[in-house]
Formats: sequence, structure tokens, C-alpha cells
Amino acid sequence: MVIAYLSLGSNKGDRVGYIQQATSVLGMSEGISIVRTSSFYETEPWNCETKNWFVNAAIEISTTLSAQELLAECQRIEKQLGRNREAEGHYGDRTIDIDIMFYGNEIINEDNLLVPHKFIHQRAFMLVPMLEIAEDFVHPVFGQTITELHEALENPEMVYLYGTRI
Ligand code: PH2
Ligand code: MG
Ligand code: MG
Repeated sequence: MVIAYLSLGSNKGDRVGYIQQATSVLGMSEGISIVRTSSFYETEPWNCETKNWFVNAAIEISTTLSAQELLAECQRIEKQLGRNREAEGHYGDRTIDIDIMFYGNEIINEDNLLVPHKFIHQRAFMLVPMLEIAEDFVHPVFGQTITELHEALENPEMVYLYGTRI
């Protein structure tokens, strides 16, 4: 059994509804149990063209799936909830994006999967929800806790200006 942390994001349609649906479908998947969920945050698009703000959240799961099996399950659920990668293009608007942030303490560097997610330490929309559910979790590459990574953000005090808890 491995504890993993997922980042959920939506900037198209019923954003909160998609995140709730994704969480409930994940919880029904064989080999996945939901342990904890963060609040929802409305966040400014980070490094993408769109003007449509996201809703983001983080969840803690315990799983018997391998990291690759978990990735496949996340992608299956994205598709089930109407995500169409071909139509949306790179960083386009999406009904739901489910990213593996951490898979236990494992460091995975495979063609289709990088864990820890390579941008966690730069993204308030990942760190702020994580603060709520796993502030003491240590990033296995940087050796710093979520709290420390959040404090090291360029503008940690600005977080609530561009991201609002909803
Ligand atoms: N996801 C991205 C790129 N930019 N910005 C916000 N605020 N939230 C996201 O989930 C997000 C993003 C790529 O997946
Ligand atoms: Mg993403
Ligand atoms: Mg993704």
C-alpha cells in the first residue's frame, strides 16, 4: 500500500463538479481509497494561454496500484469525464486534469511519467492545497517539506491574491 498525492484541476464547464466527480470515481476504482481531500481553490492560469481560471484541489489516496497503473487509471477517468487531449492541445482548456504529484517517496523518471511532478515547487496551486492535507510531507528530491517549499515560493504572501479558497 502506497500513499500518493494527486492534483486535480479544471477550467472548463462545471469545474467544481468535475473535481468532485473525479474524486468519487477515483474512490470507486479498484485498488484506490481516498484518505483526505483539500478545499477547492480558484486559481489564475499558470503558464498557459487561456484566460479561463482553474479550480484546483489536492487529494491523498492510498493505493495498491503501481505508479504506471495509477497513471493509466487517472487518464481513463479524465477521458470518462469528457477530456479530449487531441482537441484541446498543449495546456488547453480541460474538463479535468489529474496529475500524480507524489507516489510515496519514489522518484520515477520514465518517458510518460515524472514523479514527483516536476513543477510542484513552483506552483502555488499545487502547494497551497497540499498545505492543508500534508504540510509535513517531505519532497523526495528537494528534501524540503511542503511548508518549506511554500515559504520559498517567490511570492508566498501573494498566494491568496491570485488563488482564492472557495
Ligand atoms: N494546469 C496546467 C497549467 N496551468 N494553472 C492553474 N492555475 N491550474 C492548473 O491546474 C494548471 C495551470 C497544466 O496542467
Ligand atoms: Mg497538469
Ligand atoms: Mg496532466
